[in-house]
Amino acid sequence: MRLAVITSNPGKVEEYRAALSVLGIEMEHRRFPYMEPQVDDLNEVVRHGLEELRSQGLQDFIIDDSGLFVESLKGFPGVYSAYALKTLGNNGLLRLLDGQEQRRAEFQCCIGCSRDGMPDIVVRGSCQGVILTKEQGEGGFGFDPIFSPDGERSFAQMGTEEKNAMSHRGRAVQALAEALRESMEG
Ligand code: ITT
Repeated sequence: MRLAVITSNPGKVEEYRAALSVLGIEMEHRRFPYMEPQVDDLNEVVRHGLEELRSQGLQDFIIDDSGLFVESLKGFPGVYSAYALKTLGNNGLLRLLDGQEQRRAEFQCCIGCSRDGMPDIVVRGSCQGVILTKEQGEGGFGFDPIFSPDGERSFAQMGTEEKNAMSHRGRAVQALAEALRESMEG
């Protein structure tokens, strides 16, 4: 099976390749802009994206909408994560949490998959952790240097496979793989 990953973010594609190639699914990276409505639910963004891209003639693709939800900031940046990263950056987010002891946060990922003639698959994954007090590590992308699932090592200090084993995207991809397997068997 071959699926296009429609995203502007090459870091996501690397994680998809690492997780899905073992299942014999080939991933192809494509950039194809689509409207992301400003709603407070990742699923809704993904459902909307699937419809829009299909109406433009795309077939056999996945899209991914993710966000970082910080508890003491009442879930901010959440669905505004891409904008917050562009404007505030990791250091701006760290400054918002200056002196804050309660640093719990959750990463969420919602994946939508559209295949020709098949019902859409929409799955989610999440990962609990904390916002560190400074950036740690050089790997990964986005918020990886400031997010840690265990309060010690950041995602940016892990390899792709180690991150996938516990991350929001890794968990959503496992759910996707399961749903694809079921639909192929059924
Ligand atoms: P798309 O084209 O796929 O939308 P994007 O980078 O804008 O790419 P999202 O809106 O899903 O993706 O992500 C919101 C922000 O959260 C964005 O700045 C990402 O870099 C960041 N992000 C998403 N997943 C992440 C992860 O696993 N680790 C660190 N940051 C992540």
